Amino acid sequence: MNLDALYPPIEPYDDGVLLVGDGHRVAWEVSGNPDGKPVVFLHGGPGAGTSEWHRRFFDPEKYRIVLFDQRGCGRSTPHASAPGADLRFVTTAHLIADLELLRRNLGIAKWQVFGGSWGSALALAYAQAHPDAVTELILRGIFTLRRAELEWFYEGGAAALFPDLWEDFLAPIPVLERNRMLEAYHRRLADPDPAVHVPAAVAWSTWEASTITLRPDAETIARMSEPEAAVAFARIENHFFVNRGWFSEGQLIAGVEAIRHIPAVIVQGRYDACTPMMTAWDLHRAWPEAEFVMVEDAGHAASEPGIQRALRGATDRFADD
Ligand code: STX
Repeated sequence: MNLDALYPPIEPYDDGVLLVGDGHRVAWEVSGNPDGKPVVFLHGGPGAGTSEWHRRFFDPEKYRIVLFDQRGCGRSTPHASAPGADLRFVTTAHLIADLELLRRNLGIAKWQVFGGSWGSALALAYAQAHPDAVTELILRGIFTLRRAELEWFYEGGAAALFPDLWEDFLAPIPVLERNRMLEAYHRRLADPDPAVHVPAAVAWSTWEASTITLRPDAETIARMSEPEAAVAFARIENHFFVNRGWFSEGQLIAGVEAIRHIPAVIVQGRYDACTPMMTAWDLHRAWPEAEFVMVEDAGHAASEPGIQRALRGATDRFADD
């Protein structure tokens, strides 16, 4: 991964674990300027966790940069890869409540919310629930969990672009169950036997890892197919998607009415095969006041060079507001 368009690597000046209830502990960290403009980074998946390089989208002289791992993944516990993982208390509503608890515990009145992919869905849901807590929104690779979006990526749409990789995604699922892949994977990912859930999780995560960059990226594929990370990622994603994020169809785009006064930037890669541009376009049409930045030579991932530049441009423009 070439991250040259971003700020240099930095270390956190503070970190901790927030007891959010239901036995869950959410790992958080803060880097940059302690007196700077607060921003919270919402990672993707859901279930992908944060990485050190996610700090680098923000000018460390100007921003107080908050990263956290959403329930069940990254350094948060209990980890969704654990044998008896219980995801009953891992829902969109819980993640929104965790954001509010974290914000108040850090003594932050309002913060910028920066999220890509699932992070864009969570950012929209959070802002629509708590518009007064949000100074700006920076959204990338727009994903709103509508039926057509989930069917595109998990029920055969994107197979038109990647018929070779799609065969590997189908492989763990018997032919008779392939008409409902989300449900078929759900059963296997919940199976307590690692001989069942690990290969399913690796196939699930490899499908996504292989299709999110414009060209295949060996580092992304290796990181996401590592078994422990893959099991947490696949279980959490699949759990959210069989439940459609607990959103009604079109909820996040209709909900723009509640947030259209908030300054926002929408960044979208033209060749995003995971969350295709139709959703970003629908959001742009519903929210013309938000700046729309389409990157002509990029896929889905935040690490794509054109996406890095567009996102850094957006955080730089808001840094002094
Ligand atoms: N998942 C979309 C999403 O949020 C369907 C996502 N896709 N890839 C990622 O997140 C990572 C690059 C963060 C793994």
